[in-house]
Amino acid sequence: MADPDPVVEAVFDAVAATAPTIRDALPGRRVESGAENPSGETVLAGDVYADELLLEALSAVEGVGSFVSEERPEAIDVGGAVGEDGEGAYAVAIDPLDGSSNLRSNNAMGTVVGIYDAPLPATGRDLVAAGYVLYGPITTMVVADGSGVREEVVEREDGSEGLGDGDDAGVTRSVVADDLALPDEPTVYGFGGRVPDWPDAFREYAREVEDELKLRYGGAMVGDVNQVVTYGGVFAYPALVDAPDGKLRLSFEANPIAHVIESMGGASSNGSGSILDVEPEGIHDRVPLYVGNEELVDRLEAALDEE
Ligand code: AHM
Ligand code: MG
Repeated sequence: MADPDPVVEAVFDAVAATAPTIRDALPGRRVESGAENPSGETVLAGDVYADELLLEALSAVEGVGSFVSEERPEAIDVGGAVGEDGEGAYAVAIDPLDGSSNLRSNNAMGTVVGIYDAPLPATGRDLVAAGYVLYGPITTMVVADGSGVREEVVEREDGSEGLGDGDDAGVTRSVVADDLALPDEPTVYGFGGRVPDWPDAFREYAREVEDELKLRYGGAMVGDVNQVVTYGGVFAYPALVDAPDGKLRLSFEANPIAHVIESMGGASSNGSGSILDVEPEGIHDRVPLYVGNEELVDRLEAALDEE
């Protein structure tokens, strides 16, 4: 197994360091900011806050060359050139507050991180690591860094008031589960979008899956994917009849989640092959996302193939 990459670990330290501060800031930031993001979605004050804090924290990490966010039109240059031989720096792609429409209803949300060894847009094969923070009843971080997938609990140290410098971030990361693999006997599923907007073949597949698994859908990809990570199953935000590329973004959402799930022995698909092989045209490209136990993803691909 590969040695931990110090830059990758510093990126996860920085993301973890922001988590308690983001969490504390949310109660006053459930309102619209007045802006739209590059995908044309309404941006909440919480999205803006998380994006700015993560930019600040990640800019300070040596070895991060660019910060690319779902909330910003372009990559921000924050250090050395990305993907250079030798001392190449990484491009870090962030969905600062995934599922932020759950802010109003006070349900789960998260932060998604993908660390690419190439300038964006790049394929998921260029990811060296990926993970996500889940703001549930507990703040956890799932990390796939090449040494296996682990779940950590992220907590503010007693008496700490927030982000500090470097090692003094005032935040602890405690590994609570190591070498995570998807459970062999899947039990849950969660599919986004409205049933009438689903193509017939996906509707057929969903009908089969409904008879076998329990529905777990909360409207935040990180929360719904974490159900699959914990219990096994399948998560999808499918292609829609009027939106063949679905809703989720390849660089910020689909690739990092596919990297995590494939690192756990599961499978990812855009409907015909691994998400990680999808060639992007732009950093805000959308893609249909299907992830979970291999058998369930294989069946999905076979079902879509019949259409
Ligand atoms: P966001 O990152 O802007 O919050 O959007 C992505 C979210 C995902 O977390 C979730 O899977 C999906 O949008 C839910 O969409 P919908 O509200 O259409 O079900
Ligand atoms: Mg998102």
